[in-house]
Amino acid sequence: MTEKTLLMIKPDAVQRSLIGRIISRIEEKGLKIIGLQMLQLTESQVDQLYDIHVGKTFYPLLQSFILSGPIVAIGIQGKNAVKVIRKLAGITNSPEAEPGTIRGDYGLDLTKNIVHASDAVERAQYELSILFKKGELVEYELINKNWIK
Ligand code: FUP
Repeated sequence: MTEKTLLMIKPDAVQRSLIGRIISRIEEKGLKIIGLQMLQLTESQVDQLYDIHVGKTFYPLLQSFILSGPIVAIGIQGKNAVKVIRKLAGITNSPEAEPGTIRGDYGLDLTKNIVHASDAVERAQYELSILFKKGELVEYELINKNWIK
């Protein structure tokens, strides 16, 4: 099943110059990048993105971290893209994430955990709509498409 998902490179990874390495992992896996932009999120965008966590004790820390600098939003499409990107990201708590995953290789902290990845197809659609305006996600075919399925 071809799916769309969101991977967001968080402010810690931008500051640590990890953007290129994270983007390479998506390309190397064979998934298609359909949207890419650097953004300084607003408070309201962060509240929408993390609506399920607003009000929790850790939320103020999470919110100020995400607002602390620019992020890179990446729209991704491909077979089982939601699950595949979650696996590439690794589990939420970086110190426990498996080596070989993005968080496992680059992260040491629960809050500053390098990336955010959508956890379901409907959720991805919602999150993509917060970070990309209509028309900013591109439709095209990759010439290698017959070699990656
Ligand atoms: P994930 O689905 O991997 O984004 O993880 P969660 O929805 O559980 O958490 C969202 C973000 O909140 C994580 F990136 C890390 C942060 N968080 C904290 O900072 N403290 C906590 O106690 C739990 C989560």
